[in-house]
Amino acid sequence: MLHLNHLRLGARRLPSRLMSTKFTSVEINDKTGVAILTLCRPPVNSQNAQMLRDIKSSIDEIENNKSKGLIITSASSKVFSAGLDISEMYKADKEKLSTLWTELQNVWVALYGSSLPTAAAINGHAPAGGCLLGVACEYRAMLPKCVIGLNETQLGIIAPEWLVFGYLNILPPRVAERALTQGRLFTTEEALKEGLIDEIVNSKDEALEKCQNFIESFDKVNSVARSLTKMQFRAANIKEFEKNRQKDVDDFVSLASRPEVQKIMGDYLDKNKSKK
Ligand code: CO8
Repeated sequence: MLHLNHLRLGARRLPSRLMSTKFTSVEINDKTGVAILTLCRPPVNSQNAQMLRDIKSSIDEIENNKSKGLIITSASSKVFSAGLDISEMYKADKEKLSTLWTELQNVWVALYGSSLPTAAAINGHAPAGGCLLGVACEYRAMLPKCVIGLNETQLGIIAPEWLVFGYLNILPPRVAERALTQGRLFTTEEALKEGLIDEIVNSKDEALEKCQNFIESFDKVNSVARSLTKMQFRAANIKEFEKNRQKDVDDFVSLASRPEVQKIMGDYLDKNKSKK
């Protein structure tokens, strides 16, 4: 979120260093001032409550370090993030579901409302909560032959309004409505055509380079003016989200607890077990 202490100009940046949590690492390049937040929860960066807490604290760390920008990427060579951890939602009690959703909300609002330029180097598949991380950023570069999108309706849950508005920052309403109601996953090539991503790249290095170029495109722009302008596009959505935080948690808990949704999750986990 844009706080007054982020607006102080000329604050000194700490020396380059690596920080890590259990499921993330953060590398701040001393020369460029750009921070790379890497998701590292093998095999698919599925988001359990601890991982979401780690992502949030890494974002906070990057904001507090006065980095020039934030790039989010994955340590996996195939998957950016598979979204919420289905095994964490399956047969979970209401308290566990509520915690998971609250942590997801915290990540979203920290990334979507970041005062920094944010970019996603999407070096693998990005369904559901993986797509959410990309959508919260301002720029997306993605590897070919992957999928990205909000497929929640296929699981019997729905993308919340705050995320729908995030989609609408990027996609034309007609495309967003159809994709959300279908639970559509776009291929990389389709995502570029519709504007869901900005660029197709051939390697993770190229994705990082494009993200860095995006962040450096603001070098000559006053950072306070930039952040305030970004918030003109995002503040209303964040305000509405904050007003409805608890209802949003309750809605998710109630949807995710429905027997038919639990069955979809159980079937998914069983299908993978039976492949072995
Ligand atoms: N949660 C838990 N485990 C998972 C998940 C997941 N989301 N995704 C994959 N896994 C597990 C698999 O079960 C498998 O486990 P095991 O090794 O024990 O068999 C392992 O990870 C590897 O998976 P795959 O073999 O499928 O790996 P691939 O590289 O072939 O495919 C994919 C990667 C494309 C990411 C694929 O795994 C996939 O499609 N996963 C499911 C993605 C999905 O539907 N996620 C939805 C989660 S719900 C959510 O995020 C809601 C987000 C918030 C939005 C608002 C809505 C309410």
